[in-house]
Amino acid sequence: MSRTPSWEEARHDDRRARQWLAGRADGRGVPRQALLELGAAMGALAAAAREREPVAVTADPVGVDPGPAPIVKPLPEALFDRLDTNAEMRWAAMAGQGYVVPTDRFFVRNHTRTPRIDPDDWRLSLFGSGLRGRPGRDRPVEFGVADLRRLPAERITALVECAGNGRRFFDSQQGTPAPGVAWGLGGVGVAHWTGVRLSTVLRRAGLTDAAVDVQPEGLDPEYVTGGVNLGRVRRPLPLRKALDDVLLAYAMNDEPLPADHGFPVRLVVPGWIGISSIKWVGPVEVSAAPLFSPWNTRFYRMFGPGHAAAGDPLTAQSVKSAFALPWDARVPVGAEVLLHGRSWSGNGPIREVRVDTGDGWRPADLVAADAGGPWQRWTAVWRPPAPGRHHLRARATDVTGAGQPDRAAPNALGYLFDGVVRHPVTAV
Ligand SMILES: Nc1nc2c(c(=O)[nH]1)N[C@H]1C(S)=C(S)[C@@H](COP(=O)(O)O)O[C@H]1N2
Ligand SMILES: [Mo]
Repeated sequence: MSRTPSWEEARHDDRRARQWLAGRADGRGVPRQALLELGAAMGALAAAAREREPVAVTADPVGVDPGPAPIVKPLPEALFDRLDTNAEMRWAAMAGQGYVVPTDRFFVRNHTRTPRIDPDDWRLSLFGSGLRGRPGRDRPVEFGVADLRRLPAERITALVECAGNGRRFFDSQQGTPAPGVAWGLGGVGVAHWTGVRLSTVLRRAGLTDAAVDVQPEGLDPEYVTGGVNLGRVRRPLPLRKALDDVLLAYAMNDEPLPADHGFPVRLVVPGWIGISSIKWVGPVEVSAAPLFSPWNTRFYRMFGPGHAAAGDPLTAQSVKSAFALPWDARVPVGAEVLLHGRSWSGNGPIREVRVDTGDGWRPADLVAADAGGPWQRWTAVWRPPAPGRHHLRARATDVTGAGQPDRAAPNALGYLFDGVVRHPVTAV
């Protein structure tokens, strides 16, 4: 799997931001009111700092039957922690598991709710100024599920992680709370994904040299926040990434994609923040002009001290490590415990993992078979020396040399936590 250096994308996005600020943005598809809001958010650093990523979101008026639950699959307490419209995987649920996260425990991040889509009615609809003949939204180039299945299939193993994963620790460990879904470390998962390369579909749809951005749009309900309808969930991808390793997936862990994970078709954008991997994709704009949406201008940017006034773009995920243990696990004093965990990074494979159980950092044993993959399993032996509370810590370094600091640099919306997490256990 080839990887695009994220600084390249940062530069690309930077250019986009400047074009946007210069008023050259193509705002089609963004409701006027949302654009005004967006302009306000982009225009002033003060506004950015005050920006709040909302948690509870629903377009339903009060008193109206809310309809089906936001998530369709069962969410047993042993596997999930529910966070509003989302469900976080409990890391204890990965103890004894293989390389991938079984679908029944894969985390779910829904801005609103899982839509039920009839695959026979579903179409992938490509349109825009970056396609031959510049087809409009009303006269798109269409592909049905059967059309996609006839194209060359590819199976990849890739990690999907929410940019806000670990957000809770900005508060609990660092005293700098950030708004938004209070994820622990379970807003992440690795799965096998099967589908067709986005590049294959783009070329068949008549991609031209003029194209610069590709914006997939979800078919889930429009996202309403602070009384403003921001429209359907969508976020532009630079063409370079879209043509690189992005998949239009119709299967997850060798089964049809489940409703909650984007049935019938979703994007999988390896290494990049979860919002890039648009679920329930329908329309796809292919544009010769830069594209913007609230998901790349207002949310999913780094705002705050040390960041540009317009915010810094987010592309690749940061480095993290987790123990496959319950939070506040009980362990027997004096007995040998084999600790299991995993580390990962959006920049590429993990090179090294170290563990501290209270008496200094030492190397963890890496599972050799995982080398080069999207995450790395590891183990470490520990004999809890005394009854009472202990803290377990793990820190990883990836192939680019990026590691995990003791303290993550805070940002206004609490993205990309990469600090070392203190995992409490009690020896009895
Ligand atoms: N259409 C649509 N796509 C979406 C979302 C969404 O709410 N709607 N959430 C995004 C976010 S923020 C994340 S982290 C991933 C989560 O994928 P999963 O629910 O399959 O784990 O989906 C992304 N794709
Ligand atoms: Mo996310």
